[in-house]
Amino acid sequence: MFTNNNFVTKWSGVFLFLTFLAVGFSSCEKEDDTPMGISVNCPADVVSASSNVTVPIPTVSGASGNFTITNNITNTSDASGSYATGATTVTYTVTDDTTGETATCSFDVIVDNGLTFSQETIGATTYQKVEGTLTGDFTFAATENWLISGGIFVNNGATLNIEAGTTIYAADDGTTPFIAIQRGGKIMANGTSTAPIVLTSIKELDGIAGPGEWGGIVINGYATTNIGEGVGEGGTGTYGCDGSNCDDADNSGTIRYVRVEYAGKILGTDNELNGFSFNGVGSGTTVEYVQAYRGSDDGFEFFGGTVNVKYAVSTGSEDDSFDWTFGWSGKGQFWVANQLGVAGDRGIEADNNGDDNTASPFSNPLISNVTLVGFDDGDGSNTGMRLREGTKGKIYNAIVTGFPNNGIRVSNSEDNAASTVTTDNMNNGELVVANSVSAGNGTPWKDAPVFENDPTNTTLAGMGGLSGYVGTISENAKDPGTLDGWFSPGTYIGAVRSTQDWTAGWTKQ
Ligand SMILES: [Ca+2]
Ligand SMILES: [Ca+2]
Ligand SMILES: [Ca+2]
Ligand SMILES: [Ca+2]
Repeated sequence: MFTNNNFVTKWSGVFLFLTFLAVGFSSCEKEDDTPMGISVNCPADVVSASSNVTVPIPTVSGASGNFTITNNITNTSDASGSYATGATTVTYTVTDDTTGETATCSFDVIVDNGLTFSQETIGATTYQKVEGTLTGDFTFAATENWLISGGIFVNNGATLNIEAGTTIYAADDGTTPFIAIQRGGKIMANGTSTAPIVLTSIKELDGIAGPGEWGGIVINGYATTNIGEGVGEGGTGTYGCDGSNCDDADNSGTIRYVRVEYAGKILGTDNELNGFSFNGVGSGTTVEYVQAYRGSDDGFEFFGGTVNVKYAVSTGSEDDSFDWTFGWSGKGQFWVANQLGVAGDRGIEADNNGDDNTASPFSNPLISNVTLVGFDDGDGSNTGMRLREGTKGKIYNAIVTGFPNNGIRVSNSEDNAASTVTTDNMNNGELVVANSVSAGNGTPWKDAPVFENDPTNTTLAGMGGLSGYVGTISENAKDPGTLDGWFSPGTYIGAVRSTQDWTAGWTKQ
């Protein structure tokens, strides 16, 4: 049996006192000649919203001198530690070091984090099906088979952990599964290039998964938008400043090496869930190495906020690969859009605010190293970049190729023909596309004379030297390291160098 000597030393003095009391009582009981003996009293059941539980030490009486406490969980004197969701029975054993006599007591540690769990067998595999609202913390372990059903909300103060290498399947049960981090909640999804985190449809196992089967990842933060407080699409929560809480440096956690497949469930007009929805997300959040694969709506959509996104791949997104509105002003580097031909709209669709092109703060991101590869899906409308509805922003080192309609288009408001805000932004240098290439697009530059006439931009009939989206150009490139310290330096146009394919291994083609 393990003996914690420090514990024994620390507590033996106290229990000398208890022993003295016991001796006192024993004088009354001596008549029946029964030895007092060692006994242990456990605390009441411990209920915790967190899986990290501090468990009280039991009280001991009747020891003749020093004694040793152990438990069945940690095999030490203290059973505090990490507990699984649900009830775990803790049994403490106390041993009198002098007499060798033992006594035990038990109680439950109950971790109730708000989620509910059930088992479901599909084929030969048993899945843990998770539903509900997380109010404490929970970890999707890589060793388990997971199903999510309906919206999994992560409330203010709660933390959702996802281990590297974990796959989470969206159930095919009539619900709309999604994961929605609420303001003040956190997601800690730290995959690796060799053990990415994958969130996909359960139909993937049958090889029949397609776009629009679930709702992807939604993050709501406290950062500024130009609509004030907003409500996320699909009933996924409230975002932006709430009056007393407003934080452009807000931290909603970490998303690294995470692939979201077959998301984008369409719930109604303008009510569509993307692969990744960043709603008022703050710049304290880390997002890098992320792929949206074959969603029926946008791959990545930003509703205001300041979050920065590095190393992002949008593959086969049936609406826009990247889409921003409501005042997003983060940074972006190494962005790939790869339309797959079934359907697709814009590589980048950029708005300030469709109802008020002058709403403040403006959408005003700083972006470098983008490769947008289009496809003619037959509707003739696929466009590389459509910059409109008052957006500002600066985009450098972009390759835009293969879009049958327009390469880069600047347009004003669809609803307000009098608005010239977007064009004004271009003319006064607050909307910039520079050091970029429009190659093999229907109309290379549409209503964008400032960009078209910029000597750092290049217009080509076709894009040689590109293998899929891999390949860069050094002529007329700008080193983004000179823009801001957040950017990785390097003087080339495009997102993926052939000598350093950061998409290899963890993305799905
Ligand atoms: Ca969308
Ligand atoms: Ca869109
Ligand atoms: Ca949009
Ligand atoms: Ca299209």
